Amino acid sequence: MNREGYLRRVMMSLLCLTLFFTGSISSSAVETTPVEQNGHLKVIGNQLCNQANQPIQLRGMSSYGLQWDNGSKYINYDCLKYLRDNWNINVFRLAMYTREGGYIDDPAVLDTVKKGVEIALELGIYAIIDWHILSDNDPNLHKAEAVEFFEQMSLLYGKYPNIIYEICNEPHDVFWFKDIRPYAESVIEAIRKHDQNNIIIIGTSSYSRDVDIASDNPLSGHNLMYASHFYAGSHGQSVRQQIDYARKNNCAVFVSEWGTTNASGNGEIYPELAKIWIDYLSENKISWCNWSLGDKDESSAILTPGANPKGNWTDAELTESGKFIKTILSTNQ
Ligand code: IDC
Repeated sequence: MNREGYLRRVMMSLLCLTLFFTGSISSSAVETTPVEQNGHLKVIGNQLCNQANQPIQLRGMSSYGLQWDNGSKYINYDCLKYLRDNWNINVFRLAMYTREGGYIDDPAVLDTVKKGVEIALELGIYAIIDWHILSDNDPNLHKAEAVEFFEQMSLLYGKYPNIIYEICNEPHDVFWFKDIRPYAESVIEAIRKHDQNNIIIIGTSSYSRDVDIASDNPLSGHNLMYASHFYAGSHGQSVRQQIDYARKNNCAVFVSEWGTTNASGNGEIYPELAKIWIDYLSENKISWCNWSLGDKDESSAILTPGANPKGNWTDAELTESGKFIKTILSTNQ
């Protein structure tokens, strides 16, 4: 090959390389998952941050009760991918009830939790493993099982940045200092044996509303957050004030469950009141999950009975709440 031919070949190769790299960079930017972008999360002061210490707000859905078909049938790759790609969710909560047919009554529900976690790993979204106490008001009722469960989960999944632990959904008729705090200390210790880093969300008294009370006697340790739950028709300004109080005390708050209805999860929906909450949470970069991804015939569910388990829903398959949440999430409001 003469010198000119050689130079031409070198130039062509350089051009191809440039095209290849710019092409692959721009396509990988589109394809970068939330976890690839943000990595291991951490709490700095009262704020959830990503691996680069930048404040981050996670937004997504909570499953419905996974022991019920209305919830479990939506735990599949297609459905969660649809929610990630079309509704922009970056977090998904796996609500594993303990009673009411849940883990304590039938440990087989764990298979659905594991399936959900593994899908979240594939999709690069954050997954909350929720020990969903409810009728069992006091987390100490099944403390031994919780310690064992979270030790097992942290051993299995603690190495992945996707994982968030929520150790007691909604304690009630118990006290923070006397009941919940000691429970949390034991469960946190069990998790930290295998997972030094991932976020742990701790439920608070009065169905996870009293983050203010918790913040007066917070737990020691890093990457801990306190759960505040609200239902727009039942809880408003005074609950936001409790959150403000906790944050002034340097405690980080995660709204791991909220609904557009009143606290019953059924009846009317309250979009205007919900929007006040959503704006407040965005302004303060407080993360949230909406209740619920399910098709039970109740107004807090986002889906109408029989909606496609694989996602790709028409408007007829979405409830009023579902249409509202879709708009909020997919248009980044
Ligand atoms: C509700 C479900 C409902 C079910 C009930 C009892 O929507 O179908 O019958 O639980 O299992 C919560 C709880 C959450 C509730 C929800 C609505 O965390 O489990 O789900 N809610 O009542 N806290 C406040 C409201």
